[in-house]
Amino acid sequence: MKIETLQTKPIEGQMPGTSGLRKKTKVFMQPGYLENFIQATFDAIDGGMGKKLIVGGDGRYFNKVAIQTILKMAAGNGVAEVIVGKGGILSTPAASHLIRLNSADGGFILSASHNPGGIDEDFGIKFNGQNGGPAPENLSAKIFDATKTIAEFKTIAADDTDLNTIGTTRLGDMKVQIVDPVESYQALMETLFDFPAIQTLFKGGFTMCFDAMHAVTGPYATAILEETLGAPSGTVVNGTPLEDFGKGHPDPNPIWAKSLMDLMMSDKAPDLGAASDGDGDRNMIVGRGAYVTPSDSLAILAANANLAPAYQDGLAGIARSMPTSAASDRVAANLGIECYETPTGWKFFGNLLDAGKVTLCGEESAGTGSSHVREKDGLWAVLLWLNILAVRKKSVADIVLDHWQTFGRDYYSRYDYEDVAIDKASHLMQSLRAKLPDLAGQTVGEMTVSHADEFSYLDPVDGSVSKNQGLRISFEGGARAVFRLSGTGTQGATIRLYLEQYSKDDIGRDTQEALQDVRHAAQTITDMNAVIGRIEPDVIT
Ligand code: G16
Repeated sequence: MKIETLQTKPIEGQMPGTSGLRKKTKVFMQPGYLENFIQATFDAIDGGMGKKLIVGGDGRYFNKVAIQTILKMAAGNGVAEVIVGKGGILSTPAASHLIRLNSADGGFILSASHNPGGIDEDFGIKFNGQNGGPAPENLSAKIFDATKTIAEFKTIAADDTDLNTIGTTRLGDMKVQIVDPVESYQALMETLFDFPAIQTLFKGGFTMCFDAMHAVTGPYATAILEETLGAPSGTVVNGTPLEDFGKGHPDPNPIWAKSLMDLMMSDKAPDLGAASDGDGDRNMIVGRGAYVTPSDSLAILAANANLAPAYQDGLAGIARSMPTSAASDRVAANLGIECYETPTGWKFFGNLLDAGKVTLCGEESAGTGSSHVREKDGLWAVLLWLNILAVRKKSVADIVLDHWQTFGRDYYSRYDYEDVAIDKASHLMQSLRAKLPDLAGQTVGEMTVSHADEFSYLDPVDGSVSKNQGLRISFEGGARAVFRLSGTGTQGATIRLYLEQYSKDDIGRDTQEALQDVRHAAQTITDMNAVIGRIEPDVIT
C-alpha cells in the first residue's frame, strides 16, 4: 500500500458552527474541500496513528462518496481500525454510542442534521471525540486553525471499500469493520426502558404514528417499534432513508412535519405522534390534538423519568440550553436537583454529563437526551415517552395538563427569520447589544424590562468561558425574549427570536396570543422592521 501526500490549499470559511461544518453539498464536492477538513481534524488530534474511529452518516447525497474519501485518508494517516455502519448509515446517537461502546478515539459523523439534502441542498460533517460527544470549542478552534494553513493531505491509492457487506476487511494496513447500524443501539435501548411494559401497551391497542421523514431513523424505528415492541406494521411512515429525504425538510416540527401534525389534529389521530430528523437526534412529540413543545417535553420527561428502569433512582441534575424555556428549572427545583443553563449546542452538555452532574439534557430545538450517549437522541425520547405512557396509562394531553396544573405553564415559541443579509443581521445584534445596559426599567407597551444581558457561560467543570451566546431581555411577570444568530444555516444569516411567558394558573390560552406582548416588546426594542425590513418570521415553531 502506498501512502500518498497530495498538495492542497488552505481554505477560508471552514469555521464549524453549532454542530460541525455545514455547507452547500456542491461546496463540499469541490476538489480538496472535504480533504482539507479531514486532514485538519487529524492534525488537530495529533494524527491518526494507531487510532480507532467510527464513521457513518445520515445517508444524504454525497454520504457514501465522502465515506470512501475519509476511509482512504484514515488509512493514509495511519489509523488502525475504522468501524462503519452498513451502507454508510449511522444515526448521530448510534454513532455516539458506538464510539463509547468500542472505546474508540472518536468518529466522523456525516450529516447536515435537519437541513435538506441533495446535490443542491446541504451537507455537513463533524468530529466527535472519545466521550462520543461533539468536539468541544477548543478542539473546533484547533481544526479551524489547521484548515487555514494546511498544504497537503495524506491518503492511499486503493479501490473503494464495499460498505454493504457486514464483516471485516482491510484497506491497506487498516482494519475496516462494517456493522449493522441498528443492533448495538437497540441493545442499549433495551437496557434503559421497560420493553415488556411497552409491548403490553401496544398489545392493548395503543396506536402510534412515527414519521421518519425519509431520514436515518427509518430502519431504527422499524426494528425497535414494529419488529420488537409489537407496534402494528405501518406505524413507521416514510421509513426508507432517501438521499434527498424525498425532497422534504427533515426537521421534526409542526411546520416541516405538517402531515403528521394534520393527522394528530384530526379525528383519525393515533394515541401518539412522533418524528425525528435527518440524522436521528431531534424529536417531536404530539398527542391526540396536543403538540408538546420541546421545552415542555424536557420538563415532563424529567418529572417522570423515574418511571423508566434506567432512571428509577432519580436524576443527578438537568441541563438545558439558555433559549430553552424555564419549565425544566421548575422540575429541578421540585426534585431538589441542580438545573444548568448552557449555550446552544449539544457539545456544552458533554462536560456536565462526563462529570456526572446531570442525567437529562434538552434544547428548544427539539433535542432531548441523557447520559446514555453524548448526543441528543430522537428515538430515545420517543421510547421514554412510551415508557411513561405505558406506566401512567393516561393520554399525552392529560399528562401535559397534569404537568401544567402542578408547575404552571411556560408559553413558548421560536420565530426564525431566514436568509437575512448578513450585514443587516449583525446590525440588529450589534445595536441591541449596545442598548442592553440601559434597558432595565424601561416600559415597552405592556411590558417592563427587569433585566437585559448577553449570555456568557462559565463551564463549571473545566472553567472555560464561552462569550456572545445570545442577547436576552427579561420582563417583569415572567416573560423573556432572546435573540441569537443560528449556527447551522448555510445561506445568509438566520435570526432566531425565542419568546416565553410563564403563567402559574392561566394555563389554557392560545400560545401566540399569550406571547403577543413580549413579541411586540422584542420587535419594538430592536426596531426590527426598520433594521431587517420585516417582522413576520419565515418559520414559527
Ligand atoms: C445543532 C446542535 C444543537 C443546537 C442546534 C442549534 O443541532 O447540535 O445542539 O441546538 O444546532 O441550531 P442553531 O444554531 O441553528 O440555532 P443539529 O440537530 O442541527 O445538530
